[in-house]
Amino acid sequence: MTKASVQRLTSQQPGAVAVLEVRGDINAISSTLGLQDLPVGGLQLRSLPDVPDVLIARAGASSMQFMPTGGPHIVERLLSQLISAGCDLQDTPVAPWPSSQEAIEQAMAIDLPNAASPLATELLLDQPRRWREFAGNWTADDDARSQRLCHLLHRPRIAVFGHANIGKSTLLNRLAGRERAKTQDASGTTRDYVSVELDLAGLPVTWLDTPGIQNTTDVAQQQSLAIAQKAIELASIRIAAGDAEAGWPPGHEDADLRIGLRWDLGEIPGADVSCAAPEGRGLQEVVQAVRRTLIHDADLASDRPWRWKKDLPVP
Ligand SMILES: Nc1nc2c(ncn2[C@@H]2O[C@H](COP(=O)(O)OP(=O)(O)OP(=O)(O)O)[C@@H](O)[C@H]2O)c(=O)[nH]1
Ligand SMILES: [Mg+2]
Repeated sequence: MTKASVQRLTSQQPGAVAVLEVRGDINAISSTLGLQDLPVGGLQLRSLPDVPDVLIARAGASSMQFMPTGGPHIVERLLSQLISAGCDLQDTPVAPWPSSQEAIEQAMAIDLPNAASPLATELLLDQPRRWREFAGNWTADDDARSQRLCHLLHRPRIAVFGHANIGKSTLLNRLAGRERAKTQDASGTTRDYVSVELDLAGLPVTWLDTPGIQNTTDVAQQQSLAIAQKAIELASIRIAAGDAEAGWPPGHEDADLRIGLRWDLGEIPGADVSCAAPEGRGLQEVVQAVRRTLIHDADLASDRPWRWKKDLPVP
């Protein structure tokens, strides 16, 4: 015979604390569980079999809340004890962040912990206000800006390609602040492409240092170049690297950015930015140029709403 019902008031996602509410014949459920009677408004900390430290609150004459730690296994064990004690499970799923006032606030609260960059936090927190106050027309430019800003949420992949022996791996090592890729005064030093997670002025990225483009009869080298080519095509942006001696690689016209390397040995015409990595000259400018290619300064300065995922409606 059903004496009461139990419902989760918190979402099924893991959290610090879960809340289960029991409604109905509280005295019968309490005595079956071996709990002492609690007056309305009373609180007690109890351990149940296999469920340590449950805060129990008597919210009303016919309601009581059980607050265990919010790990899914603990919650499942407590639920099964409450069901065995006579509670019917009312399992209407509770949306995450039920206290959110608006759909956009709820969406923001869900995505906030997953943001790859701290720069995203402030921007996301401001979205409920921006969406509420927005009275303009949503344009294709807004969608483009929104898409670029998503690099703050999902670490973008940056592929650097260029001729062999021009300093691509040296640049990566300088940006990473440690030896992540072999460097040598010889062509073909990098074989399989190297992927390193970097922080570019507050923007977390994955930097792909690829083997230098060269004609080779070495089958393993050819395979490494073919594998790297695929990674370059799939990257979020492609950076062409060149130097005054070797020039630009094939395909540099379509690159998102052109970096001139080994600047101390001469300047390559057509570079958006140049550096001499071993001495550090131009490195900060390279970092800023890459960041601005991914996210424009105007994107960060804009006060318009950010549609940070495709399943959000148009503001
Ligand atoms: N003068 C000068 N030498 C540099 C600079 N950057 C790198 N080098 C040297 O250039 C040589 C090649 O550097 P790497 O970083 O291995 O070149 P890479 O483009 O990765 O070469 P591959 O892996 O073969 O494609 C090394 O001897 C570096 O020390 C620079 O800014 N100036
Ligand atoms: Mg290299």
